[in-house]
Amino acid sequence: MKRFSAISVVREALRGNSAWPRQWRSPEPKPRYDVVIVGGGGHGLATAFYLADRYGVRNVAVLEKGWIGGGNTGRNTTIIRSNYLFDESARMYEHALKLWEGLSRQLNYNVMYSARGVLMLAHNIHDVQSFKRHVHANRLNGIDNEWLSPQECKEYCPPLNVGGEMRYPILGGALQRRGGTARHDAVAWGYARAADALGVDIIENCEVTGIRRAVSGGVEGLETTRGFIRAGKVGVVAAGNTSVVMNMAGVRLPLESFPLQALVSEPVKPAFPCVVMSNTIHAYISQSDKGEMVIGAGTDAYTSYSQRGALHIANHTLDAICELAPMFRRLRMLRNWGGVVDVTPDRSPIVAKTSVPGLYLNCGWGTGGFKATPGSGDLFAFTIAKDEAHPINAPFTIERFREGVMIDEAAAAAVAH
Ligand code: FAD
Ligand code: PYC
Repeated sequence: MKRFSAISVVREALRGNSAWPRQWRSPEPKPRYDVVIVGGGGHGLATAFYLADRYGVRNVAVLEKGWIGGGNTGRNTTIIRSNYLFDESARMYEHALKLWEGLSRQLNYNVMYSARGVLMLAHNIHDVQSFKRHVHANRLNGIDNEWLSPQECKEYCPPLNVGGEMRYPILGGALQRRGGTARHDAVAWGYARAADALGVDIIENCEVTGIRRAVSGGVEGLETTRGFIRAGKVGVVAAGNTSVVMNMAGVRLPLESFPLQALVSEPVKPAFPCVVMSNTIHAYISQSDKGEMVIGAGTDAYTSYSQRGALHIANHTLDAICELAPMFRRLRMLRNWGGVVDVTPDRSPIVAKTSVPGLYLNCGWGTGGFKATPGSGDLFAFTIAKDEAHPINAPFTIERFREGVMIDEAAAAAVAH
């Protein structure tokens, strides 16, 4: 039987959570919101939108400590693809890719999804074997992916140097033609506008500073810089800060936070037709519709909450880019920035219920969650609304780290993770 001290009984009674038998209690205060989402990035806003649009939960608020889309959603290199190795991940990312294909229409907002193809380059025998394995696994899952010879890589992306004199010669590549890019901030704004139209409250400059739990153990609401907000359910989607927020509810997670950086060049005329990624040399590049070459580097080698990365990592990436596409040697860089990514031991996300009743978690997308935004939002909304995982996110539990049922996608991104 649970035991309570007199002080805790009085404190909880004042909060409306009396431990007295039900008939003696004053009625429970009604939650201000049925669901509160912590984090106004793409995933949080998408979750709110799908809660209202698909699952009929409209009394929803999104709390954002800064401005919407100011986190990783507005800082990433926008690569979208679903060419993951394992069945669980392939299902997850393909679910998202299918939603991307109709997203502008669904939100009535142009998110500028552009299926220009993602080409992942192989530079050594290990890469060749690993990417061919991905091609075969993807095709078995009904996901498009094909192997290109060096010459076919050159035809698909003419700026590539496929000569044998490179330090890391291009030995071929895996091409997912349905992969591509989207405009990152438009994704946040599109979901926000559509969610707002369905009655969702989006509250910026509102940092969550505590998670209040009732004596029953369940979530009662959130302490914020704008006061206490009573909530029926709480979904945490606070990339980079997840451990800090979840600690507020006493939940410890196997997560590490790293800075990951990107940079753009001065704008130039259309010169680069697709997305190219190289795992071995930690570089990826595409051209934005504004004309800037969008370049991503690797994660820093140490954990940090800093939204900028080490200069030597960016320089290493630029050397690699110039070797891959020598015509970029004279391009000037315009600006660079970083974001803080949450990384799990198996480089796969957690989208799940937690041990705290009413508290749900979506995190651990690491260096690769932008592409997942629509799918993640939909599946998280399902999980919150129905209090159970959807079959697609059912494997992405917290318990898998204790049970050893990893979904090891360490080879998935061209980022040093
Ligand atoms: P965010 O957009 O970071 O949203 C989380 C929000 O939570 C933030 O706005 C933050 O302010 C808020 N928050 C945090 N703590 C609190 C609190 N206490 N109270 C209230 N609000 C809080 N992925 C890809 O698929 N393709 C790529 O090409 C790619 N490139 C990347 C390049 C870089 C440089 C970076 C940094 C990441 C990249 N990613 C990429 C990863 C991708 O950006 C993320 O996985 C994804 O954007 C996460 O989305 P989110 O909505 O969960 O996070
Ligand atoms: O997941 O495709 C990806 C990615 C590219 C750059 C960072 N993440």
